[in-house]
Amino acid sequence: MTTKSKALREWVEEMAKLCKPDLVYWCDGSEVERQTLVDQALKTGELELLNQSKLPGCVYHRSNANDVARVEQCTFICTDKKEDAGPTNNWMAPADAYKKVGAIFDGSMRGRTMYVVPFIMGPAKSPFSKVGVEITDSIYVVLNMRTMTRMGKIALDQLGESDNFTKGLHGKADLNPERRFICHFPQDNAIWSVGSGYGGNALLGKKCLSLRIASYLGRQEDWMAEHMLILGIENPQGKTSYVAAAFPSACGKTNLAMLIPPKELKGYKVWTVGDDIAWLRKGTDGRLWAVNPEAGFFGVLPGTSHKTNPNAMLTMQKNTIYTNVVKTTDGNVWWEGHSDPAPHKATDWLGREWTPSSKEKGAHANSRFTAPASQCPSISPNWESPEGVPISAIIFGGRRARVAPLVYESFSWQHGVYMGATMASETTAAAIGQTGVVRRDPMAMLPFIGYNAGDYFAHWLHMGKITPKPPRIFNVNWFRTNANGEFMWPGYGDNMRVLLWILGRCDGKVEAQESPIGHIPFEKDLDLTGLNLKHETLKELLSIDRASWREELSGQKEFLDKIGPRLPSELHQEWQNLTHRLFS
Ligand code: GTP
Ligand code: SPV
Ligand code: MN
Repeated sequence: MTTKSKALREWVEEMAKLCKPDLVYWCDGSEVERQTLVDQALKTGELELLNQSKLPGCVYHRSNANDVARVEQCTFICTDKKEDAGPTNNWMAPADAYKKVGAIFDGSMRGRTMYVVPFIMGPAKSPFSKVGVEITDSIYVVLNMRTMTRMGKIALDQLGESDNFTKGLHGKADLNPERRFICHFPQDNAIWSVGSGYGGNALLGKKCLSLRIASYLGRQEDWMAEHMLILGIENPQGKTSYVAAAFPSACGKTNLAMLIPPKELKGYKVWTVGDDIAWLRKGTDGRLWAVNPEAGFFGVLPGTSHKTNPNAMLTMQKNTIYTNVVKTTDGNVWWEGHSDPAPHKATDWLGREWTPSSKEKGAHANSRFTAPASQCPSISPNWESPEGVPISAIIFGGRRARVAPLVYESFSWQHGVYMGATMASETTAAAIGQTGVVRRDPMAMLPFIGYNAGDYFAHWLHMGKITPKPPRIFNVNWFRTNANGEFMWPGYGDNMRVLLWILGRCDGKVEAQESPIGHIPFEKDLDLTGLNLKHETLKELLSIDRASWREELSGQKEFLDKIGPRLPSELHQEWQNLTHRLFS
């Protein structure tokens, strides 16, 4: 494989000098290459083959036990000025980061092969797509990138002679958490990630490029990179409307994106465009248009079943990488919440013998599947459309046992930006650290904003101003619990009922009642046909408890104050407006 890009050749040479691999291999993305890499990884135990008659083309991977999720404390934005990374990011000066992390990379690929992985984020030939190149010493990473992006020759063809690509250097080194760094250099369009082989830390096209670097570029180029799913809802008349939804990690994006409507809502169909990332720009029609830059899904497994998400289950029947789940003696896979009964005897994600009576869970809470988006039964016919799909509504959502109602709508774009900026959610296993703790997670982007969060909020306000027909903005919460700690709302497919209310609002067909926090549904306007939901439960799901919202106000204020001088004054104003409404 050769590249016409002199800049790419020189950079790869330079990185090889640093990492000192035995061999440099350029990935072309072919099927022969895939087979060769899988065979090699099977020999070393990096991958295990699954039952090929039940799961054709599927392989199994166990990551290092200390390396199972994103590491926010080891993630850095390296800009010249600390203020440009802002108060929500870890910061290192670029020179210090290159020196410190460079010392770990130095010689780290001795005895290993350095794979050069060219990839495109976004559909090939789309003017909005971005080319990246990831250098890595992990076959697992190469195979994941192959599914998650348009990888190989196709990307070098798109790059041509250009020097315009994101330079991603990734190495496992010794997988020591003390020597683990995920550094972003937005000014150099570069990423250096070392010491982890897992998911968002190591697949540099995903969170590192498509959110952190892309959000930085989007601010300069008048577009947005967001942690959002994209889906289309086709109504019985055949008209499809699209929405984008930002929920924090492991809070339901994949599930909503692949939703199957309850049978009572006849004639509706949901089409999946993307499940994790959206790039949004103003279209020539004045609306906001969204593209999914990815080509695959890296989805959460626990809780995924034929009941909760049949489309995901069907997507991962073939050509799928399973990471950190239970492996059965006949080469099948299982996890907590799977539709099949637990296997009698199996190995857990750590490789230990496991039975249903084992004390610990068999699959890691952040175990995942990697599967091609094209295999999803609900994949939208427009999912690779170069200009994307027009967005009618933006939906924010989080995991809140209390306070946040099932759904409400903002009064305006500016108020919607405030809602997104101050949203909070309980932490999950997708990042290392304590789970179940409520924290502010603005626009579900707290770990992914590649620059100062105050500037990011200003960019949101700016996008609303330059977009003549911006989407309406909503907030949802599927995770309210009752006194027994049980979810009050059935969730999953039944979330369609909330989506229909949202579309009704967008089409101007449904009235709403004004509350201090926004517009909430009249009970009669939620189609609950066939749903066995007690009236008191619905009432509570839609209620706004002033006392808890007044408490919420102080949490929001504390967060806004933390953002500091670059917080747009409009958001202070919105806080005051909300305070006024809650006390009047
Ligand atoms: P990332 O890939 O980490 O960005 O996550 P995601 O937002 O795509 O989350 P995902 O859809 O994979 O859901 C994470 C967990 O939440 C899974 O265990 C789901 O089963 C569960 N979940 C998703 N939707 C619902 C819902 O409507 N109600 C309830 N109770 N749980 C849900
Ligand atoms: C998330 O954590 O939001 C994910 C998984 O989608 S990872 O690729 O690890 O970021
Ligand atoms: Mn995600």
